[in-house]
Amino acid sequence: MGTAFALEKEYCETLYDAYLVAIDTAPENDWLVKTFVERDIGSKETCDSLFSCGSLWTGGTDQAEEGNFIWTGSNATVEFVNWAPNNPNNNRDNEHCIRLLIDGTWSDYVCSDQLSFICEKTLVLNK
Ligand SMILES: [Ca+2]
Ligand SMILES: [Ca+2]
Repeated sequence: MGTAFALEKEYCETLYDAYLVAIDTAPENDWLVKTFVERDIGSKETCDSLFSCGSLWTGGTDQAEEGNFIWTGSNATVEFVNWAPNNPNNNRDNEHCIRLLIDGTWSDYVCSDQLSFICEKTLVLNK
């Protein structure tokens, strides 16, 4: 689709045999914030405006059907959510990808925006 979200999705898939992260639980969300957001983007103490500070792409999107968010890695419906105030708002009818904000909340956002992103890989242990 030529969007940054789509390119980054492909990057996870082709380089790492992985997918853009799916966030399934509050502890996972917290872990991602501590592990990636605080390290790579900064902390909320250094940021005055939540929506204009750094953020990271997750694999969540409602590009296929407005308002119906799925995780692209699995096509599973997004069940656990941690939306920021007034989100998702599908601003200008053009926000279809979920980004993780600096405080750990989520916002739907313009998919063509270039953000850092998190690839996730399912580990299969052979017994
Ligand atoms: Ca949308
Ligand atoms: Ca939004």
